[in-house]
Amino acid sequence: MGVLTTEEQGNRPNTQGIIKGSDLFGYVGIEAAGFEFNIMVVGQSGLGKSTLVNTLFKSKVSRKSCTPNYEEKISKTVHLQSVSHIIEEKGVKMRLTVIDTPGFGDQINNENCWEPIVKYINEQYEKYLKEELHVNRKRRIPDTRVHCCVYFLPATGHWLRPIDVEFMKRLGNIVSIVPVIAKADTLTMEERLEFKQRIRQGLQANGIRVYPQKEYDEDAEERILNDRIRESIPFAVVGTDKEHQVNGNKVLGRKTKWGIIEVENVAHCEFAHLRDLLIRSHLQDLKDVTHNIHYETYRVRRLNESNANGLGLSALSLENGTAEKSEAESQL
Ligand SMILES: Nc1nc2c(ncn2[C@@H]2O[C@H](COP(=O)(O)OP(=O)(O)OP(=O)(O)O)[C@@H](O)[C@H]2O)c(=O)[nH]1
Ligand SMILES: [Mg+2]
Repeated sequence: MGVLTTEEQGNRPNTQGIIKGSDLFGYVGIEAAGFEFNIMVVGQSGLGKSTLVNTLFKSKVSRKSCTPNYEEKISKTVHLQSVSHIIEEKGVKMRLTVIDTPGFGDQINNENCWEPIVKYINEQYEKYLKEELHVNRKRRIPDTRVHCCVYFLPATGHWLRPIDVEFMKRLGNIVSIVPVIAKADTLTMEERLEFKQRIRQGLQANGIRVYPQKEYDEDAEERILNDRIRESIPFAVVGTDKEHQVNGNKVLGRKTKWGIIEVENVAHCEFAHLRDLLIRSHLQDLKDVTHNIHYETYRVRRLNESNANGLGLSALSLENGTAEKSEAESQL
């Protein structure tokens, strides 16, 4: 799988035809406001990751930038690529970036298929660390760190697959992960409930850390709220970028022979719960956990490494990024 550097991504035309927020508003304004939120979608090929990215941007988030009317068919994702929008929530503008990744599972040998993802996540921490150590530190450091990784599980109705266990184990140590059941419209309601329960058991049995983690609940109130989320994880989601008329209203949905599955209708699927968790109720907490837990763990390890090598902080800031590979390896 090819991974583009952030610079390359910035120059790369956006294949999904969505106008980049930065094109419309300029990066500086948002940087100053300090609201940057980065979500990554990860999972096996063909599970609807790119479709869900579009669903997220087309759903009821108030956008400042606009999506051109395009009916371009979503094709297989072959590079890691990001799509950004400036969105506004409760009067606060933020730059929401979703990093779409190529699906894995196409190769005969899927060994180490998590490596490009782990590498990308660590590279963003490294970049942030270098900026922090700069003598002339920027007033606000551009934040490209992944605040949340949405992990797509196939709706098999069985158990967690070994490949997903291995992948999530590695991710859970470095980033907040929110698992979802992809294409949930292919399961009946009973199958969904049973599958969700089995996945929760599988996550626990394998010691996979998913967001929100119990140990970071700050008070009783938060615990009650987060317990409810923990009980309904993984969210069973359905994605689409098509709109249909339902009772005179335009809704995002998948049209089937038997009717329309309304993506934002909580009676049909849990996409709305996922969206609300990510960009409404838990956005700030995801940012805080990223900075205080995941980034901090990375930072401490890097500084210990450079001290152990007899290098000072300044030497670390001058290193030319050769550490990423060893970082990716040290997660294994
Ligand atoms: N039934 C169903 N089909 C879906 C859903 N979401 C996407 N699809 C279809 O699944 C196919 C693959 O969707 P993509 O969004 O390209 O999947 P992807 O995970 O990005 O695939 P890669 O880029 O190869 O990793 C398309 O034909 C979509 O229309 C869903 O929620 N339910
Ligand atoms: Mg894709």
